[in-house]
Amino acid sequence: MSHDDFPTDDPAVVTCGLPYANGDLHIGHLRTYVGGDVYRRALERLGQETAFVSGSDMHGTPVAVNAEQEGVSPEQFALDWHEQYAATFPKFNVEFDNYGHTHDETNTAVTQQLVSDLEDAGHVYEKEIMVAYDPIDDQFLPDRYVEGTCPYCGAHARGDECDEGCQRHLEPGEVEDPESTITGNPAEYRERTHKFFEVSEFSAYLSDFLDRLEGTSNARNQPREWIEQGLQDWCITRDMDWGIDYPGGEATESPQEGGETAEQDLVLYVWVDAPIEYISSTKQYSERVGAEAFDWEAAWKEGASDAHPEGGEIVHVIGRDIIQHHTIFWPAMLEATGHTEPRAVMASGFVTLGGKGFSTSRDRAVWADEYLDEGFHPDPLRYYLATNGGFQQDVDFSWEKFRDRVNTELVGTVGNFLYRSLLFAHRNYDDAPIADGTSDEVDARIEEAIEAFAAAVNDYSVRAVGGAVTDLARFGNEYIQRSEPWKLVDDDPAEAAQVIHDCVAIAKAIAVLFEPIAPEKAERLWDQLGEDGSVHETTVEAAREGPAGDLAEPTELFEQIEDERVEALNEKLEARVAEAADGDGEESGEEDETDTSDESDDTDDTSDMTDIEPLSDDRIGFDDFQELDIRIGRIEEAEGIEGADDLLKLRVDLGAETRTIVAGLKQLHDVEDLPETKVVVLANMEKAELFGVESNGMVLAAGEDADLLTTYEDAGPGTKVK
Ligand code: B3M
Ligand code: ZN
Repeated sequence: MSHDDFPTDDPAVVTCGLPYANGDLHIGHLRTYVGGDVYRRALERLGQETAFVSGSDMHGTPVAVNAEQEGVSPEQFALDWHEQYAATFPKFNVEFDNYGHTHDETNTAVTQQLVSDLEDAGHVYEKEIMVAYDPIDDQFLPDRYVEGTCPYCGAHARGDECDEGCQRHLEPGEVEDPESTITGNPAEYRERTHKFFEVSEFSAYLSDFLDRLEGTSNARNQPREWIEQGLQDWCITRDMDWGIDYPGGEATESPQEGGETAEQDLVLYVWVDAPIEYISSTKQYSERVGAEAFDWEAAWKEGASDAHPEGGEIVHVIGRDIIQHHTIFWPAMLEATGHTEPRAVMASGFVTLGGKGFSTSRDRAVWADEYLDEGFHPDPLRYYLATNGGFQQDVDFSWEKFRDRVNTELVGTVGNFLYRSLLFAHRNYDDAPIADGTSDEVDARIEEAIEAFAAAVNDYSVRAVGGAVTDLARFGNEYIQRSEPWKLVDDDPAEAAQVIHDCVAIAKAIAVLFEPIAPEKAERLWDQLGEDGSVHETTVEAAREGPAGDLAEPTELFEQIEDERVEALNEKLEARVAEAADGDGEESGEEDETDTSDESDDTDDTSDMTDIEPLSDDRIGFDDFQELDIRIGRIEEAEGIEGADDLLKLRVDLGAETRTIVAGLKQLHDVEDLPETKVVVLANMEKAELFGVESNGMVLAAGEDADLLTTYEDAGPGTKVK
């Protein structure tokens, strides 16, 4: 691994957290997969050699418990879901180079080897611990077979994590007042011999590793605190049948109940073999395409390749609830066994639906298949998920918000520019290139977009990848508008041809730079531009080259979403939620909005939401705060905006001047009540155009109901908030 900017000479591996093979995927799950896919495509557009891998997580108690409830074997149960996931991802243009699963032969062998290496390196020891046991049912209760009280924060917790409280990983024996989740029986603790990995020995290494680690800041900040609090060793075995057998399986010196020995009935903890699938999946990819095409060992093993002595560029894309596994346990395992340490961890925020957590049991979700069955194209959803917030921020999905962003940005900005330019070019000129070359101004603007794109990749910001493109399209609209080629066609045909050539050059750059976010749409644009080959094979060089193809008759790339459609979709969702609640009777009444009690949600990295999102670990300095020009304002006028259901156009007195500010208050406040209301305004917010109205500032409000921030004393318009 290097820490040079991308593209580097070392092979990159981009991975996505493995979904538990345990239940339907909803669009919230797709965020990390879309994020990973966007990131890998963006790396490739920069010319970085990249493998993109993941797989299904087949093991663990959630799978075992659910399979038991359905009366099928865990293997069959998990395989069915695995196949479904493998078929679903490509429908969203999430194209893994390899999508394996943790129970396959490759992962079993790679895992057992890696654990043997850990043991040979002297990092594994045996210890007697107390394990929850159901004396009535006569079985051990690992992980999610047991629930109780978190010893750290007192919240109700699962056996392996404090999912409703402090979010800590919990070791066996830690949860207090244990109860069986299968029978509800009170559990007791019994002594068993288990294997431990000496994570604590790696504290110093991990501290340094975190200083080097790139990606999102949440993936560094949280683990630093855990290290400061002192790392515990990690129990890597479980009393279960379902999983990968502990390697060797020889007798230990610690006889168990009934005369058995520890290893005979120990499997590896699911979190041991799950990340190893990243390696196994890359190996399967190499085996398929050949080591010349992609050398998994060069990427994953330090010193395996002379050309890449420090291994490859490993980038993990995950949900923020599994940061600890990826920045503590996993790098310690890699370091202990001579593997390449991760270069970056990108940990995403959750996705909420209309401000609340997804709830699979209440059917309060937009299912992945359902989205497609409604006839929506995958690329707009990719755009929404990738760009609606910074990667570590939570993203809220609602059909209204989705409609607004599709209509204003994809249709209004990007699609509009492409359609008007290409239609004009097609009607007036037969072939491209139309002029000899791209003008200096447009050349420079395309270069700026490429630089923004490269900077976004090096900042691990998929949102900024999208921003590079929408900014370029915005420029394109402004350029064609100001240049008015339709007027020049007769008066100055050479200049008209230049302008249109420039616009087609911008369109080509958009095709290349938008490929990561909207791969299928970008390919269609590429065809319309009459360019050779596939946009999926291009690099940013192609964006610099200017147009070369014969333009085809353009069609609109993105479709407008109508208000009636949104209403119908909302009604459908509400009706379904109501039906699920009726059908479930009392049981569902006990569930909270965030659905944390639902076992099938163990796959659900978005469901562990409480209504209050956790406070950010991402600290800012006072200087950063001072960059925010926050002022007291007084609303003078408020009126609706034609065509916008949610927005109001406000005139706000800020002391020095009165500004027009657009705010999403229409559904939530009475328009007549707003004048004279004192509000708090972020005055140096970037200007934005919404439904043709320029908004010059942002009115601050709290929560989904847009509770307006105000003052209680006599601070007048223009007073600075500090
Ligand atoms: N299977 C799913 C989760 O906890 C878990 C991820 C494994 S990644 C190596 O989000
Ligand atoms: Zn806790």
